[in-house]
Amino acid sequence: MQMKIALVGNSGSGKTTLFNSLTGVPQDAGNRAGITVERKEAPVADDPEVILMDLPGIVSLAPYTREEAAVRNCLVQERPDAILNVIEGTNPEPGLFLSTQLNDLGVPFVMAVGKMDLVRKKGRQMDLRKLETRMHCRVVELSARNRGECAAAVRAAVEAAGQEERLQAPAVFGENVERALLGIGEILKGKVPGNMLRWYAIKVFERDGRALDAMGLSPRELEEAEALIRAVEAEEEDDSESVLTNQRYAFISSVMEEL
Ligand SMILES: Nc1nc2c(ncn2[C@@H]2O[C@H](COP(=O)(O)OP(=O)(O)O)[C@@H](O)[C@H]2O)c(=O)[nH]1
Ligand SMILES: [Mg+2]
Repeated sequence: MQMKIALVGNSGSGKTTLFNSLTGVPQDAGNRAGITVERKEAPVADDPEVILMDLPGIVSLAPYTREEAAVRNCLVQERPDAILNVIEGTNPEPGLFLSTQLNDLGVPFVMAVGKMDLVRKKGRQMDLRKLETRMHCRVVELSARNRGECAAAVRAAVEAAGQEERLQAPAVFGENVERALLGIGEILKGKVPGNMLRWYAIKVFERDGRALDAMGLSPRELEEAEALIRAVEAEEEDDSESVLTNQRYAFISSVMEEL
């Protein structure tokens, strides 16, 4: 059965190195390491049923830049069977912001902590099991220059694919936000794909214009959602989008303290 695995992460984390190594695409046909401008797809040479997608590096799924919009559209509309999220082991913190957003998509999700050869060379230790516990997903080590480790990372993503029922979002947001998201989710039931309920509830909570336009909620439903959002905004004394961003950063710092 054919299966699609999307490589997602910050620029320079090692996605293209992994992609080129496993697909064996000629250098001029693939993205060049260091500058990914386009989305590329190719089968894994040793396992042609697995299609890898190499995507431009991004820092967030907010559709503010062309690359972010392209990656977000690809993930939301095409829904790969799994996401392999590559973060830099040498500097994991910036990558984790995106990881918390990728988790919201409800797509089976595996994290690969990359550049581990450099981490090991520096004699640094990282507790990847802690990262698994906090992020609620499988975490593998990766040196993208080591073909065997690349293959193992993709295998982990293939194993995670098709296990949607085992997905559970990590505890990133506070209780008041989660309560509002559940309420918004009730309003959205039947209007969006069931496996993307959380993603769309978050978009409504953020008042994301594009997502709202696409959902076509009635004025009454919009008003119900607004009441839930405004209650959290009053409690947190901040706008809803900033509330989510701040809570993501607070979650990441607490994860970093444990790594
Ligand atoms: N030492 C080391 N360098 C890596 C590793 N992965 C990627 N690189 C280097 O980091 C740079 C960016 O890698 P690239 O694959 O283009 O990252 P991308 O932006 O995520 O596609 C390149 O110069 C790679 O050779 C790794 O695991 N170890
Ligand atoms: Mg690249």
